[in-house]
Amino acid sequence: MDPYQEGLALQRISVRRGVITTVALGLALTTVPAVADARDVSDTNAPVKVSLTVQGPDGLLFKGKIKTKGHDVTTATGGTHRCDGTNGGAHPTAVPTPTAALDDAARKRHFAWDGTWYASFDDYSVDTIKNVSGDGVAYWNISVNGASTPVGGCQFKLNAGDKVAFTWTAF
Ligand code: B12
Repeated sequence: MDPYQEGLALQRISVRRGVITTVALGLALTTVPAVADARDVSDTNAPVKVSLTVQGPDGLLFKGKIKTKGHDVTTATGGTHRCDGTNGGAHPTAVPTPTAALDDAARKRHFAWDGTWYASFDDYSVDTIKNVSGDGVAYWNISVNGASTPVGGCQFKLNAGDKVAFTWTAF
């Protein structure tokens, strides 16, 4: 191989290496943000739109789509506390929650709700919505996408499109 051919061959190898390096770098650059994105998406407190239903003993008390995020709430009985999924250490950072969604609907549509604060759970028990309470025979059950939440309404994380229901449920 003459020096020219040898030079071309070396150039091709170095170009190929360059391509490989560029491809590898490209992959690395596209892979790292993808991982970061996944973490951001799961932990974000960006507002989400959910549908909210409040089903009382005598019919629907509220039904509508609500844009919501985790935030501090204030009730007459319980006072002001955070309600953003960090309650009880349930989530490391703030997220939207069912009780915060109820609070947003109440503020937007001008209806009242009340809840007792339990420091032991770092959460509210939602006792009254639109002046309807359990009266010792029922309670306000909280469900998301048809399943009763295993924790209180300030600890559960909501995702966009979730169906949140507060349902007056007899004991
Ligand atoms: C009985 C009971 C209820 C009864 C309480 C009323 C009654 N008639 O007794 C009812 C059916 C109302 C109830 C409801 C709920 N409950 Co409950 N309940 C219990 C249970 C089995 C015993 C509580 C008790 O009597 N303790 C003894 C008394 C002497 O102590 P106390 O502090 O005074 O008890 C009061 C509080 O526990 C409060 N309470 C009951 N449940 C809940 C839930 C939350 C989030 C809060 C803040 C307070 C609260 O009501 C009790 C009576 O006044 C516990 C399990 C347990 N081992 O503690 C679960 C328990 C407390 N409940 C739980 C849950 C998740 C709920 C609901 C959120 C379920 C739902 N998805 O709807 C709802 C509350 C919804 C709302 N409106 O905010 C979870 C709480 C977990 C958490 N980290 O948040 C527990 C620990 C069960 C579990 N999953 O392991 N509950």
